[in-house]
Amino acid sequence: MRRTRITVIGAGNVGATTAHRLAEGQLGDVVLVDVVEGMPQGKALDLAQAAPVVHHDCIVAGANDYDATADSDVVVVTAGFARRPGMSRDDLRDANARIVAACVQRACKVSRESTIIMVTNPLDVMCEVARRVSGFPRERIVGMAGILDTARLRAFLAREMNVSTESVSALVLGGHGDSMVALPRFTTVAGVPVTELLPQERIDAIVERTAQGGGEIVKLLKTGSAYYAPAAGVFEMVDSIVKDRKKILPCSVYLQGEFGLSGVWVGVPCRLGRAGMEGVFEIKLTAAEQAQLARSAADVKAQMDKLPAELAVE
Ligand code: TXD
Repeated sequence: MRRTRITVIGAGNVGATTAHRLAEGQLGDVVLVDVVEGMPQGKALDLAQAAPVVHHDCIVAGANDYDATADSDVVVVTAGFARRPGMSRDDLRDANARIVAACVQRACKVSRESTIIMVTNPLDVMCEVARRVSGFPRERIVGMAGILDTARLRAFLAREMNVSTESVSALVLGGHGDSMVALPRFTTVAGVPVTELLPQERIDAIVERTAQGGGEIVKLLKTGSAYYAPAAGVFEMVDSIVKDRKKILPCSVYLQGEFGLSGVWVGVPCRLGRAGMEGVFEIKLTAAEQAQLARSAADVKAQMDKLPAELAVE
């Protein structure tokens, strides 16, 4: 039987932490790819040498090209810049679009049946770059952001109510970050909506802090952005895909009519399994929630329309 192979492109903070989690979680052999010579090989060797102590048998390899990634089941894309001082969102979009296009093109050529998990920011727009250059069906491209946004919301609510994070579940839709749409009536503690447990102003404050979650960490770290929680989010997606667990997880998906939206990448609950994004889990929204989601989708669409011309192929 063939072993599962997972490629992680970009061996920086998110990529290396993801590789670490994937190997220790025994999800498959891992190939770390980066443009920096020696760095992915060095990190891979380090991770491989931990195997006897932490008891896994996954093979971890590093590379600067894509030969070793051939026939991957999942390709995780973390390559690119995080926002730096003086860089506008537009600058980041165009710089990362070029990096992501180059990586995805090379990776897809040798792993035609893989599922791509996009992580690079601006997340929803980078999913579109992957769609354009890979030619993959929408089922085999998903973006990781919703798990991170809901995890942040769950962590804050658990602290607020002094309960286990496991007892809190949350639902967040929409674009990643400040345009996310939290749905408090579907956010529950032991099944009870938080709207019945906390005053509205506390919920609003926690939702606002969640939406700014990444920015708060960037300010504290000064040298980069979050990576432990993002890597945990990627792990959960890979786990559901390679083990065909069919978890319902919030991911960026290319909508084709669901939630009344088409031709745009938006965070929605979907089922992840061996075939990738196996279906959108639609829920009935109120008019106000629908309007918020449509606004968030319009923000993403406006960014998609500004992608560099050489990527504007259909
Ligand atoms: O929720 C989410 N989706 C996110 C996204 C959460 C956290 C971070 N998010 C974004 O992921 C962040 O805004 C960045 O766009 C990416 C990667 O963040 P990370 O913190 O890992 O950045 P690093 O540490 O700078 O690592 C990026 C690596 C670095 O080693 C570069 O050498 C490499 O990407 N890189 C490349 N690798 C392969 N091929 C090419 N062309 C390439 N260019 C840069």
